[in-house]
Amino acid sequence: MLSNSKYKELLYYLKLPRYIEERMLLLLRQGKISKWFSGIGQEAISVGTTYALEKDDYILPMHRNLGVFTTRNVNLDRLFCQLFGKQDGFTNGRDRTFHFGSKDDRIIGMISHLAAMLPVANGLALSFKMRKEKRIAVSFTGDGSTSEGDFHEALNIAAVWNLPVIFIIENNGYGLSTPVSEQYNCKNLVDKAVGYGMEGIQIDGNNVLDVFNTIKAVKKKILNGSGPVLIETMTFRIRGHEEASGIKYVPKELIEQWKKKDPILQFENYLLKNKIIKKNYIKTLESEFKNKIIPMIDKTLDAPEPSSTIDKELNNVYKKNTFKQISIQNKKVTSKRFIDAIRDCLFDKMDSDPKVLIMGQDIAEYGGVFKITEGFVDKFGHERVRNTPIIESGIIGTAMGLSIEGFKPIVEMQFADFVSVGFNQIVNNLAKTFYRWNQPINVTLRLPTGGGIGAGPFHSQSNESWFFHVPGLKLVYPSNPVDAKGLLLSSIDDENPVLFFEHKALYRSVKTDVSDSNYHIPIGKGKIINKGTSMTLITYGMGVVWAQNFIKKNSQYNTLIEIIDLRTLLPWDREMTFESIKRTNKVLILSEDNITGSIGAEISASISEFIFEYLDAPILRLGAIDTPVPFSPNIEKEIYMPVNRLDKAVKKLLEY
Ligand SMILES: Cc1ncc(C[n+]2csc(CCOP(=O)(O)OP(=O)(O)O)c2C)c(N)n1
Repeated sequence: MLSNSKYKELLYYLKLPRYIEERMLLLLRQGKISKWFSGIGQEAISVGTTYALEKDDYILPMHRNLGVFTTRNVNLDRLFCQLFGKQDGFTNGRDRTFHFGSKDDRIIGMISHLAAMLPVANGLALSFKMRKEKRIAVSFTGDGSTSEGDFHEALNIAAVWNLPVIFIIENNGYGLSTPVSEQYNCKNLVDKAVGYGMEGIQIDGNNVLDVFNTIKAVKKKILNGSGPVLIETMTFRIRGHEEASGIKYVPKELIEQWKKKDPILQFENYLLKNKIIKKNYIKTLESEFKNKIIPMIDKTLDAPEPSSTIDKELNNVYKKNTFKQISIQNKKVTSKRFIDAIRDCLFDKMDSDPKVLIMGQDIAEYGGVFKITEGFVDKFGHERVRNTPIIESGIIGTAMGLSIEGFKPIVEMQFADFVSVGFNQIVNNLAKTFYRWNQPINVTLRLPTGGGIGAGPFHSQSNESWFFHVPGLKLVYPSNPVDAKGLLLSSIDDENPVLFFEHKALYRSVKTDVSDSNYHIPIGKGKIINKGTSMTLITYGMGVVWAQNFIKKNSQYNTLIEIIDLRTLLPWDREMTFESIKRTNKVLILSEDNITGSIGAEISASISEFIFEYLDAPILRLGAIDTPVPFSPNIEKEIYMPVNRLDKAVKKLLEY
């Protein structure tokens, strides 16, 4: 039961977003704003939920949840600036409307991609659970978005890990225009809960007290360890998907029927009937809004538009790192394989930094398919060495949530190939969050990559170039144990998302002396691993081994070929590369990856754009042929891989 003053306060919060929205709709008609996604008629869900939570519970709202922001008392000046795309909004004009987060307000806003934030809620919830904090995360979704993979992945993870999270479905009858009858085939969306082994509750989403009381009770249960809960709130979208799209496809009688169930009307009647308020209280509230909100909105319309410079924008893509670099100490070295170097780095880091945890498929008792984390679970326990369900996207999203709460999660892809199933989380969530609202995402993805092991088209791919095009990501690709150890530590400590490629065929085939203690090797710095006078061979990963073997076998080239191991692909070491080419005047770019659209293509374009006058020959590129990776070891080795064509390419270039 709420006190009378709380009832009155709740009415204030319920009416506030309606008032703001009505003003927005007017401005839309006047052409002063371009788009609006209306939550009119659905306010009870946002407001009742937020009012029931504590300030330090996280909320992950969607596009119809203005009431979350207003009930959390987000700074309205800043919120209006954000909604109008002004300079002083939460994203400084870098993203639109509700696409922002504010850690101070414990709100992590949406991206356009539906359902993408549901796994992020899991990560936040997991952080509370690991730190034994009495907090929960609440994530919103529409009925349409429940068809997205991330919805199912998020629910499954939350249930398997017993996370303190509530998933709220706002079932408003329609997706963009698609009615629920064409969206799902179960009777109620809440029926899906049982399939994941969690409790499901269906409530009237237009009754703010039902929403409030349910959330309060469910939160209490969750804090007592009940696990996640799915709540389906039944409501209706009174207006169009967005204002321009109209509502012709919605039967009129449905709208009329639901208008009668308007949440504000219902709550006002309840309060009047129970003599908690008098009619003039409603009028007082409305004139308070009028006096307060309209001047604020009008003022914001004239607020400064975003302005920037190319440098400023580019400098806002990555968080500048502040961690202290540990330099390499070679006092005590041990001969180590590539795989041992990675394992040692992970083990030491886990031991020294409680913020680090590893998540992946079969990584606990089984030690991962490559046995890198064998024994880790005995030392660090299941909390920090987490076997995951076979879920890539959901786990990457979970890692993002953990990182927002200060953890440094590492996600092991079982094979780099399977990262395709987590693509959206990487390129849209991990990569863009810092640029959009300045929240660093310190997630490291480890990707066992590459071919040469007869594993066929789905366990052999070189997929680094899929991500090379994405601002906000860093791509690291070592070729030897020393670099692997130092670059992995840098990747884990880097406050930006890093994709760390580990060539599977290098794991057990190369061995060198490696310092016993952990050290950083800076990301973004390549290395000249052979000095030469007559051509620069730019390569990375397995290509480095091919190049080294080539000059070993053909010693006449030893002094002619300068070999650059890029080590980091994004950002690649342009300065070192250009300096070398200015000395040698010829370039061969070698990769295991197939040629078209590869990283070599970008490097080649940059060379011809910026230092063309230093070239004495056309830039040559050598890579795999443009086919999927073939299964037959013969075809893979003899036809697909470029290594057998290296000799010819070198001769052609030197003789040019
Ligand atoms: C992954 C993805 N696919 C398609 C869209 C385009 N889209 C935006 S909103 C929307 C409908 C969403 O319906 P629902 O989840 O029920 O939420 P509602 O808008 O009804 O609140 C669609 C299809 C999108 N934003 N993201």
